[in-house]
Amino acid sequence: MCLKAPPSSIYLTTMQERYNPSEIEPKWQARWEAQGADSVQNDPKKPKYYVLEMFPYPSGRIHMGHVRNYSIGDVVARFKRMQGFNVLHPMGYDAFGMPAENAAIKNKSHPKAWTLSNIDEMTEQLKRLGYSYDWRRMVATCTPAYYKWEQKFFIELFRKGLLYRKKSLVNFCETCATVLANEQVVDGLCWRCDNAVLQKTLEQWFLKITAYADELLNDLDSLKNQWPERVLTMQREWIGKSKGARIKFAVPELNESITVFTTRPDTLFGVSFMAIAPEHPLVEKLVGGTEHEQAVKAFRDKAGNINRDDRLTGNFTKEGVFTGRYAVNPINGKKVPILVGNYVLMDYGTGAVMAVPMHDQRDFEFASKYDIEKITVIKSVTEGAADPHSAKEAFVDEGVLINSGEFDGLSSEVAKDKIAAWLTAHDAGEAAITYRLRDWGISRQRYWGTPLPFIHKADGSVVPVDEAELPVVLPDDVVIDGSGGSPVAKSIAFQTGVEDRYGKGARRETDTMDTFVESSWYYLRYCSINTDDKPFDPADIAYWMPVDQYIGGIEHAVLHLLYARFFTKLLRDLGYVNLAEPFKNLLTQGMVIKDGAKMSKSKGNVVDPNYLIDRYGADTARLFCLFAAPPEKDLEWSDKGVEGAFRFLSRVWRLVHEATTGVHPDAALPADFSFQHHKTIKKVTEDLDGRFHFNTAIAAIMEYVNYLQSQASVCGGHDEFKAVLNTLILLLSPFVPHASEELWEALGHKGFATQHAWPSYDETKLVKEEITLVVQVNGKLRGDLQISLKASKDDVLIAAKANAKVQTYLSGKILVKEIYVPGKLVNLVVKDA
Ligand code: ANZ
Repeated sequence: MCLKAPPSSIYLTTMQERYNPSEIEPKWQARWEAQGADSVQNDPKKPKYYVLEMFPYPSGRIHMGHVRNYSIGDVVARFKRMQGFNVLHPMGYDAFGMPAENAAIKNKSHPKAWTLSNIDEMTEQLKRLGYSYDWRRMVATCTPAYYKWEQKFFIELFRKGLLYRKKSLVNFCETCATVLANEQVVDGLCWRCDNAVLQKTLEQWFLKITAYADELLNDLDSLKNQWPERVLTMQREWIGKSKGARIKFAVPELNESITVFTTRPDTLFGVSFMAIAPEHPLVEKLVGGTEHEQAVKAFRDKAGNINRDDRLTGNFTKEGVFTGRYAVNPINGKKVPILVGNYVLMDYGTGAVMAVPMHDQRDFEFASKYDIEKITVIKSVTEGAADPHSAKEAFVDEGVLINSGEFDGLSSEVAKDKIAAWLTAHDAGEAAITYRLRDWGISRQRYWGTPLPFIHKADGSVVPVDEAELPVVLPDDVVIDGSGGSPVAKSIAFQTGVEDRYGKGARRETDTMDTFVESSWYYLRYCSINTDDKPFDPADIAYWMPVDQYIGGIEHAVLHLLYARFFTKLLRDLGYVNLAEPFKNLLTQGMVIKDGAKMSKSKGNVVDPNYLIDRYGADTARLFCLFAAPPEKDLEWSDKGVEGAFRFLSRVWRLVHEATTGVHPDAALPADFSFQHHKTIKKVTEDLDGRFHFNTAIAAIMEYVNYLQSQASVCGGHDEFKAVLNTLILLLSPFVPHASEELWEALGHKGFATQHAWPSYDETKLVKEEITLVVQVNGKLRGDLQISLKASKDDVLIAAKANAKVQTYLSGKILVKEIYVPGKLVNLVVKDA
């Protein structure tokens, strides 16, 4: 027994007979808070563990998805703390964003007031759930104390050329006179006024994430087996590294050339046309003043209005129009027509493609539609060459080159390199790599966000504000009524004094930052307690980072999780941290579903956690979430499951009561008493440690409770029986901390159960003395046998034959063979006498 029972006289000094969470939960929350139970300090003498859950957007109320996410994190935090780690477990709010502006329009309130009051309400709810957060570290990203540092980072990034301005296409609603985020464009229409959304070219701010594409890709390897494979794959695809070649096609008539990017230089002899993006800079020169000019321009305007998302996903009819010009294929001198194609993206590769109908399905369909020549240049190793006249689709696999001059007979793989080398030698191209990843457009023409700390001078230049001026505080004197344009641009206070400081005609930048910026570094800010002279202390970062366990939804697989990785690398290169990856392990928890659908307001199937806490208590809410499904899987809501969790806690309550008030101090304990005890500790420890199999850990505890209950009436009151209850409570405490503290106190302890050492188990107690063997007669199961592990073969056979049940099948028969499989079975073969 690892824990000695306290003297019986102090048992149950305070314990009530009935489990009453509404009384005990606030009591323990107040005690934890009063004693700073969850406050931590950087302590180099202790091993650290940083567990983090993705912080919520302060929309008003906690929902069951949060309860699930945060309950998982809290069990990890409490378990690690009991294992002796110095645990950092913080919480905060991702507090900028559109919903605050929408609520402001709807309720005629100010986004700041709305957000801050939601933060108060949600903090109250999180405290009611008993999560062990160090609230002193709380971060609300909408406060100048937080975003000040972001503005400083941005000034430094601007100076390094990692933040820059560029003209780019944005969704624009003329009626509302505003730029829209992709999510605000619904079926090509403005979400607010239902008018058609146009694509407009505007100057925007970008972070140069593409400069980190290779590092972001390569470092994914270091996260293997620590992050879900699915997330790694999604990030790889998002970065989208493609190897191929850039090839220069001359346009002799204009003394120009057009460069294409292709992943298949081995198909170069099969090119039958070239397609360029409608926005390609050469379009003007190609058709200006020709008979094709009008048609091409009309086509460009039409293509420009295809929604950006559709353009990226290819969700539209692929069309093209001839420019009247021809390009020359450098490898064979062949002239091919140049088309403008709506499927060619200006911001991928070079904005121009060489089309190979026989080996690219899109080009195949295009060539069929416009009756363009198809040439087979790759033959399948198994099926030979396809006939261009009868082929129904392109052959897109690699194979062996044909119709390709000196390269005939080479495999695609070899030919790719050889053709790239030929191109380099003839100054017509070279091997090249492209990424799908685009630079991160971070400017928003919206109010509720971090102001970009820059000044537009009268001469058109853009400069950072003086650092001494930071933070550039978001102005309060705005009316958010949805009337269009950026609300910040209408603030008078915001521009006051700017000209005095930065010269006549100077204006502050009025764009704010994408809210994904704030969530890209909040985990660093938590490491220090709201420092005001620096974003965080390097010693704290060195001690706490990286986050050992990050927990959140799979919906953040790319954007947030990629941006946070990127930001860590940016801050490393600015000299703030000495770290390449922020999150060592990642757990993506499943959704909470009810009646077969994700629990959400729009589905009308929401269960309010407050209701659950009022009716059953926080411990039941937590236990239900943790028991009903493994963390990665979806959790199906069940009223019965919630009832079951509550009943289980009531049973534990009664068990402690019975076991401690029992009157059998001298009873003989059952033979497997110690075995059951150590078995349970081992199972729960292993399920929690790194595997996070909370549901099976709880199931093991439930089984143990059943076992103890079955013994309580015979050995209740026995010292050893009472002592194992200590362990039971400790095992339960990460899941249901309030009930555990109350029972722990009732068992006579001072101090918190949740701060006690995690119970250990003794392997030697887990070795069973006896095993059960199956006894068969002629291969049929006829009985079983409890026998010592040390029994010899002879002992086993004698005992098997002596078994009363088995005997009935042996009587009157002749025994012909005895088979013994150690540890498993005995089979007695008989025949009629
Ligand atoms: C000729 C070719 C022949 C191609 C063939 C494919 C197969 P990934 O792998 O996704 O990088 N492409 C290049 N730039 C483009 C752009 N701006 N807009 C639309 N398509 C573009 O795709 C690279 C391939 O996509 C390139 O290789 C090019 O078509 C097309 F048998 O070139 B390929």
